[in-house]
Amino acid sequence: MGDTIAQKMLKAHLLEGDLTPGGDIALKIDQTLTQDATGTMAYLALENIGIDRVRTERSVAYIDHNTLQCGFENADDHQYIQSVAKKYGVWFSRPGNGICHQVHLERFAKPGKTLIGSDSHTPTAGGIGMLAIGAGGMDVAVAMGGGAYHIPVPKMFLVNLSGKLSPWVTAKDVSLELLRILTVKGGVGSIIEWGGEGVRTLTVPERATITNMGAELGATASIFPSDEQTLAFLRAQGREADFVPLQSDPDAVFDKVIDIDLSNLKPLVACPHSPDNIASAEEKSNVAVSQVCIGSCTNSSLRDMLRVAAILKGKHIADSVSLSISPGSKQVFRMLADCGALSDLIASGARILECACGPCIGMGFSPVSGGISVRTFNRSFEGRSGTRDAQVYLASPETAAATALTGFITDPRTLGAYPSVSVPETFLIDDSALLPPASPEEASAVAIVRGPNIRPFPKGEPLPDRLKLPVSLKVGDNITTDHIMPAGAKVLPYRSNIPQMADFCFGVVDETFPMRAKALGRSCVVGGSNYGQGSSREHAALAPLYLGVRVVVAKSFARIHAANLINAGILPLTFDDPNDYDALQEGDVLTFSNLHEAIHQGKVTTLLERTNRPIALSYPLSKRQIRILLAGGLLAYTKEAGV
Ligand code: MIC
Ligand code: SF4
Repeated sequence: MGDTIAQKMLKAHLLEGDLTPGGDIALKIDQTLTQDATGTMAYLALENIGIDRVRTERSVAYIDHNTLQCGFENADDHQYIQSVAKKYGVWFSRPGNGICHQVHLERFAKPGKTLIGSDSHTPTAGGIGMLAIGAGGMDVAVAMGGGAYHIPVPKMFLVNLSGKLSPWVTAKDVSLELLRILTVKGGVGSIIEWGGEGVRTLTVPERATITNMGAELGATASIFPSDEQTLAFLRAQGREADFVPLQSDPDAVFDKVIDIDLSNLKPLVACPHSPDNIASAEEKSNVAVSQVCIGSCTNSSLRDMLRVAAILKGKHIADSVSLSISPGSKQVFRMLADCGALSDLIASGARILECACGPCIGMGFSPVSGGISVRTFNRSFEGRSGTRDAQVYLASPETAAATALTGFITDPRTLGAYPSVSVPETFLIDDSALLPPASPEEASAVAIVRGPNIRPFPKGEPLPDRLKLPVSLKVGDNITTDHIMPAGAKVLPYRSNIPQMADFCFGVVDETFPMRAKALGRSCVVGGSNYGQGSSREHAALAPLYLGVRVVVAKSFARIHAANLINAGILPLTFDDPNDYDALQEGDVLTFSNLHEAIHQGKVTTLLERTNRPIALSYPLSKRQIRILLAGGLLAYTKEAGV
């Protein structure tokens, strides 16, 4: 039996375990990335680990999420990250250099290598044939320290592409089609490989749009073969030497195969508030729109921007629409400027934003009250735009540009002939905003600069053997980390200040939660299925930890969030019978006894005090995860056991 691409890469990086389903594997990590919003915590963790220099082949710290520096808080965060990166051997990508995933793809990603990043869209680099996985900041810190990255053995999915995209139909529509088929839970626990004849028709930036949105399926990673397209992209970036060919064996076996004929696809949109709520652009053509945003790590490549510029050239956006455009990187921005396309964008009435995440994480450009915004981004969760009652649709750059022109969701095929754009064969290489770290000899003299907003890492406590916990909150299905720990302009300044940030915890769901949880002391949260989907932010575990949450009981968990809970020292448990979810209400008291023995068995019974009824719960913890919980979290465990 042959191997899939991912199996080949897992085997080549395996430090512990084997690929038997149900087990846990430890992987050697070649590269890491962090961004500013999760980076401060990751580097505080790295400082705690007790090594003096990273042990990866390449680690990069990007500043891209909260670049506006509205107050001293984020400016201080950036300065801290710059100093700690310099000292510890990490490359530093300055604010303005671009969105981490776009810049990493352009300058550092390599086929055949492993990457973990403290951002859930790290799998973007799978577009170049890299095994790239999103993780919590503490896991990234351990990997920077030379430690392994642990994941459950993933299932192997294949998306078999045939045909060729029609004019006006794009890689984004391929992502949305797969979301329609699999839903936001459909990829959990899997690595999605893209194969078939149709793959050859997709360029690396298009592939990266697709692997990026594997995160919305809950997949561990998504990966394309490394082929002539990969070589052409690397050559254009002056990195031909990084090319290695990669493909799965003809007799590789997949757990699931999904066929998509590219020729049959049409322009799609994801309707509010979930990326899997799919309709055709045509069906939604009576929806009036007040805002359009083009950019984000999903759709900000030069190809995307040139296409948008060609659509908008010589035209003007509708009076009712406000249009923002954020190029993905300095490279894209400069090339747009050099070829004149930037001028076409500006002339059309677009507002050009910095090369950063910006509106995608609610940093500015919030829609008007009850407004409808069409975005080329990957997430449309309620409240994420910064306007609680806004309605966000996700669409391709082509659909977004057409919509900006008309003021209504517009199937771009109605615009007539597809403008032809040519992407240059070589890109403009300007790495001046990528600062190298200090040499090992100079590193000891580098001082770490810590502003007053940078507070120490919150400490977990070893999991007690017995816990009596009131339910401080009960929530429904598909709760995202944006519900648990919102981002946006108000909250992002406190990413390195958990006590302050915790006051916003679950704010989208119930603003009274932080006060109630604090008053209760220790408590537990009850969730539905796919609890914690979305981002990798470990703040969605650290803030509840700070507020006293010790256990989360849910119907099922998203992978990164479950790992973050354990790393924080919070026990995740799932209902054996999902109907037991209905038996619990806020204020109930749950007693957990003999927890130490029970977690070794993977079976926990809790007693619901109100009805005196036992409820069966479980969670498959690896031996290492049990040790992490008993130590009081990953940092405490790493101090005891080393990386
Ligand atoms: C996101 O897209 O949700 C984010 C913001 O990039 C997060 C990281 C964060 O919360 O800082 C992610 O995807 O992991
Ligand atoms: Fe940034 Fe948005 Fe991409 Fe997250 S999804 S990394 S916020 S651009």
